[in-house]
Amino acid sequence: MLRPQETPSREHVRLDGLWSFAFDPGDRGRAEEWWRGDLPGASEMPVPASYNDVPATRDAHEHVGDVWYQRHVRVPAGWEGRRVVLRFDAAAHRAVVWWNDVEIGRHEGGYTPFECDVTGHVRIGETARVTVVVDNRLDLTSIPPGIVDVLPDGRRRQRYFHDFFNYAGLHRTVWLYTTPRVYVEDITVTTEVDGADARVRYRVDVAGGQVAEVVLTDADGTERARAATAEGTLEVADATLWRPGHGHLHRLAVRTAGDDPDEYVLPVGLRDVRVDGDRFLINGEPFHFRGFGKHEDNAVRGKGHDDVLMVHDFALLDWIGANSFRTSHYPYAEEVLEYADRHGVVVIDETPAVGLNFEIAHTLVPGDPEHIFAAVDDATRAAHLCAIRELIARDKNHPSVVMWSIANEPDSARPEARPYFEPLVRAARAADPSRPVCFAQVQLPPDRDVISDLFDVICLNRYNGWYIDTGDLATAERELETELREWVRRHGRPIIVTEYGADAMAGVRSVAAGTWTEDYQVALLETFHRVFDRIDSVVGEHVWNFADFATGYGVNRVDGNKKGVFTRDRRPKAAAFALRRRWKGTEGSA
Ligand code: GCB
Repeated sequence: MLRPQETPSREHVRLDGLWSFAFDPGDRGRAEEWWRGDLPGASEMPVPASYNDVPATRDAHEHVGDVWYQRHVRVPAGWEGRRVVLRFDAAAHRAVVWWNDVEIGRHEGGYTPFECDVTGHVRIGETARVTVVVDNRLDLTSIPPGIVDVLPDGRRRQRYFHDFFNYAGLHRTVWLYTTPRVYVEDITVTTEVDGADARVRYRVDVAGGQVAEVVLTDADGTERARAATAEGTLEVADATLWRPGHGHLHRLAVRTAGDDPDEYVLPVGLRDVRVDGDRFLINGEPFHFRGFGKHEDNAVRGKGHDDVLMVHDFALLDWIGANSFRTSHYPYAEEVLEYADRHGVVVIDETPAVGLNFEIAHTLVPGDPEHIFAAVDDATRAAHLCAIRELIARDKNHPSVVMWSIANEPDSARPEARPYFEPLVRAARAADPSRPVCFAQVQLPPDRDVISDLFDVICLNRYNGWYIDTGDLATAERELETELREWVRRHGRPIIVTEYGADAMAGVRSVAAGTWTEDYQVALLETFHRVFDRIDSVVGEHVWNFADFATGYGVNRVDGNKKGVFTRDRRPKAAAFALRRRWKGTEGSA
């Protein structure tokens, strides 16, 4: 699905700003057909944002169920005769959309875009009412999964098995855009590097027509290759490559045939990715991942995309010497990937399949199924498959994305995990044969894990010294090294430690470096680094987490998860300077 852009044939308006908004705790809206008029008792809500922390109430923070958004839109007079599309970059987690009184679309999955073709409903120059109902409930058929309990007093309580707050709402931009009636529906590129040269394999899907031309230009506009077919290979001699740290982008301009041609320009990075033995290669060169698992998380906005925070986060990644991050635990806003493309930051792109695991959930109650695979069914797997396909469909053309992570910490000890995951891995490979596939493995030794051999890279989340051997870094160091060597012996694949870290309350210091101090966080990271430096197959270190973030309530969370190297408002803890010394070889503060 191509992101809206302005070209000679395409225009768009962003429908961001204040929308009319109503909570619907009693589930009245669908029965009373609230889309037919003004929302009863409406307040105002900014888009994009999570709605939870914007009103100053506990009910808003903890709301479980539907909320309604509504606004009026005027379709510009100049759009007469065009195809008109309403697009939501994200609606967490399930949405239904109406254009005036007519339902025009529905979507499930909170982190990938969906579009409604409204051409047949639009009356140019007139105002239309757009209404969206967004349901934040997670159940055993959704990805991520959850359970909604109805309490004796009638309230609903949402349980889930992941460690970040279930922010919800319209988190990203809403667009109204046009294309010609014959339009570029999709473009797929894969790139290969061959010595000094590069190759771009492309496919263009045109709805209702033909491709007229496909032109690849360099960043300075110089034409490098051209074709006139919907599918083909473009050879680029002596190519400037996209490389980590150098986000060099070419442009693939596509034009359709006919007297009302559509034009779309796709940024393309010439690079390739390969796993060779225990090496992870980008353009044939071994790559070592230095960086973080992150979150989309921000005070008040929740998961609402914010360019200010995004640019600042990338500045901090640069300051600290990181070259990569994982989109833990869901696809991030497309703006983030576009930024990573332009700046040469490497991304492991993850689906929202987090919390497929009751073992670490601590939220089970009597009567719950014994383990996750006894609880999920074909509907869950279909939602997971859909999440994989939608992620790859959205992000397949980003050079920054070098690997797909199809789940975080599933219960990979259960025999049922294997038949669950085998078809999902196959589907990911079928959707994109050009990138390795991984999942982030929960703390389980290699002899207990039943799925890792299905994947290209061993990605391990490890909490030695924190959840295991708490406070004892000598044991942590020994056990971690023994375990990593066992992974090397059994699998011989590249290993990325995709999570390691300790909670630290900013400002709490101690010469004894006890748990929860900044000093313990530093000491734990240094312990892991000593081990990494002794094992060649470790090709990546992603600290958990870039910044402190909001979670649900819990006895081991103090106003959220404090494993950030930066606080939630992006102030460095001592660990940030320690990482900067390791990754950048410098002590200075800026
Ligand atoms: C994990 C999870 C991550 C949590 C982290 C923690 O293993 O993947 O989502 O936030 O541990 O801090 O407990």
